[in-house]
Amino acid sequence: KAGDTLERLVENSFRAIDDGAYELKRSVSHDAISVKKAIFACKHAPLITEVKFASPSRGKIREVGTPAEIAIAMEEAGATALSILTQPYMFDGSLGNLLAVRKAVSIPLLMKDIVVSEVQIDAAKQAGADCVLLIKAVFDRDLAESGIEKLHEYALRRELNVLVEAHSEREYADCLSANYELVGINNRNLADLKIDMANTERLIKKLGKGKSVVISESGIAKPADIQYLRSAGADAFLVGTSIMETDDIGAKVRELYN
Ligand code: IGP
Repeated sequence: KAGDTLERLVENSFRAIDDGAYELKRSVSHDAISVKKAIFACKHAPLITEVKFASPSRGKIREVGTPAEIAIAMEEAGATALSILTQPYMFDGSLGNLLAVRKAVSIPLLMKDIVVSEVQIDAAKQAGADCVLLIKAVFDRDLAESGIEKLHEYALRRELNVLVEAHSEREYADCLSANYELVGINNRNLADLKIDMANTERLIKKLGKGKSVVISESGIAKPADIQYLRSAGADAFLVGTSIMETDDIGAKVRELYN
């Protein structure tokens, strides 16, 4: 059968593991910061801004600036946390980028990757991440090395926060039942990469938020998007492309939460 994008992403993760992309020669010691606390302490719309130089839907997004320079501009402009792409294939990311950003800023960092193995969680910790992403669909489709609960516990034991990402109603309902602290609603379907901004509103309206902090992800490009998602009940907003494609990163971050 023809593999969809999610399957390709997972294949690339296993390939990156085989290629040694998660074997770090350097490491930092860092006490993880609570992403939930950072979101609650934020005085404006909490933005998790993403350092992402390329993506499967867009190809190359940005050529200018080092990861550290971009991260500093985001932090200075008031980002609540940063998401750093570490997947080398399709996203042009690296663990080196995460490590460089860790040394440059003090806000929480999410290692943004398609996590399928404990090896990647160990690398996140070594590179100074505060949080890792687990994509519910990867586990529901049985594409990872182990089940979601095993990797979730593995990360928590290493004092990492975990953001569990849902797209469908079923995935989101399961996340709420599991009482995950941080739940992402992806507005992009990772099977075909299509954006539907109403996904966040639909799922929250139907199922509420339980005890979870809910982060709306993907496709956010203008202040009106943030206002819409905020009134739909989202607690924080994950924004990548619309910031990374703009010349003045700091100005774009400020424009979004104002
Ligand atoms: C950011 P955008 O449309 O602002 O660039 O989206 C983020 O939500 C997106 O990069 C993302 C992602 C993912 C990337 C959401 N879930 C899972 C890789 C893997």
